[in-house]
Amino acid sequence: MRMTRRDWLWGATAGVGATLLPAGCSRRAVPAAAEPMARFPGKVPMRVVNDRPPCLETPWRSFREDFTPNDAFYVRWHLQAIPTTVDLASWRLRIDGAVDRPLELSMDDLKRLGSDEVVAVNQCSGNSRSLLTPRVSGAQWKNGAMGNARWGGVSLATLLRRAGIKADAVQVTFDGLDEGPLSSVPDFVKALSLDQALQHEVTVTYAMNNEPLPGLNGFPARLVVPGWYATYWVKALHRITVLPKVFDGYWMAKAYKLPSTPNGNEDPRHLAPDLVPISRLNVRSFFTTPDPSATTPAGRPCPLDGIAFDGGSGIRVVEVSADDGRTWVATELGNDLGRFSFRRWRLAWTPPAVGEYRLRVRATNREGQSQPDAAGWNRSGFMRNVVEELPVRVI
Ligand SMILES: Nc1nc2c(c(=O)[nH]1)N[C@H]1C(S)=C(S)[C@@H](COP(=O)(O)O)O[C@H]1N2
Ligand SMILES: [Mo]
Repeated sequence: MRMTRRDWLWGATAGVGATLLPAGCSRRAVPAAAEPMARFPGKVPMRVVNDRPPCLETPWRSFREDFTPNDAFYVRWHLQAIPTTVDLASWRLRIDGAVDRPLELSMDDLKRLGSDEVVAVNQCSGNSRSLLTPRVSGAQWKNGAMGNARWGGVSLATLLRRAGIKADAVQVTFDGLDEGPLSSVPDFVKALSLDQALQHEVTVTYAMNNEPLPGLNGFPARLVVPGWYATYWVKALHRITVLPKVFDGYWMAKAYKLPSTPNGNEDPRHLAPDLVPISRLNVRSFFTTPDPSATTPAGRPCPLDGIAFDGGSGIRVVEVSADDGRTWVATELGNDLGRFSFRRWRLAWTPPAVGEYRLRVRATNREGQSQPDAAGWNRSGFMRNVVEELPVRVI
């Protein structure tokens, strides 16, 4: 990887949306408000949600592709000291704790142990947080804190079994190379139950869309937990520890917790007393074509296109309504790239008459779970999955 401290500081160029938006966006009927954009190493210009450490949002046009390009894939880090250069010759992945044979694996060792692949959506728990009312603190994402990729690596179960899991093992923790600015800032360490850690799709990855992981997305290796929120997808992974007890570090015991109600909802005036760690993605769907407020002629087909996903049961149906939810039409689903992947949908919608429309899109997964008509809320702004709307002007 060629990202050095200097690249990080000098490579990022700031600007505003108006000057950096690509030509394709001129089809927007309503120009985007000027937004802070920057180009970080290995990335296209992206909306800057935070700059130190970088939190960058995927440009919406990238969701017209099934696989989100690595150079447009969103970025989220919590701690200030992120690894800006990693020397592969000295990097090792340690597997220790309640195991019979602690391991120290080089990248070559890891690659020799397997080449498992999984297509999965990486979505931040706080994706869409900026749209909540009342507003909550935290990174103010719009809908672009997500992406779909083909992840390549070695199943975590293969690695743990090679190390030999002791009979008293309960949880497995994952630590990356990033650190806080002061020793008082808790290190970013996440934990999975042994059961979840041994699900065969949970993978220690070294490839993303058939390329090495971008530095900002966790080079040289990251954990991928398909179907679970990305907080567990620890980047720049260097240590896996099997524990004979439940891990009580800050990022499990205090952060990334939400009410145990469906979708983690609570009432802003009566906060829920009991919180649990966030886990599986709920079902969502989005429009990717046309752009918001696009114009289209009445009586002629207008191609609608979008994506849907859930926590791993797979998408059963995606429906669109052009009459405020009174009637719904099933869309045509695209190729099935796996139950953890984006599922593309499309519909040729023929607007009956001139006017302003607010189209709605709603997905249902194979367990029958769907999306609410009204947005839920919780104090952390996690798991938003309200039915999305798209304004369209029919002329
Ligand atoms: N080492 C490390 N891994 C991490 C984090 C982090 O701060 N440090 N953040 C997590 C969170 S909350 C998210 S949303 C995802 C973001 O993944 P991405 O930057 O590849 O999009 O990384 C996860 N893995
Ligand atoms: Mo996140």
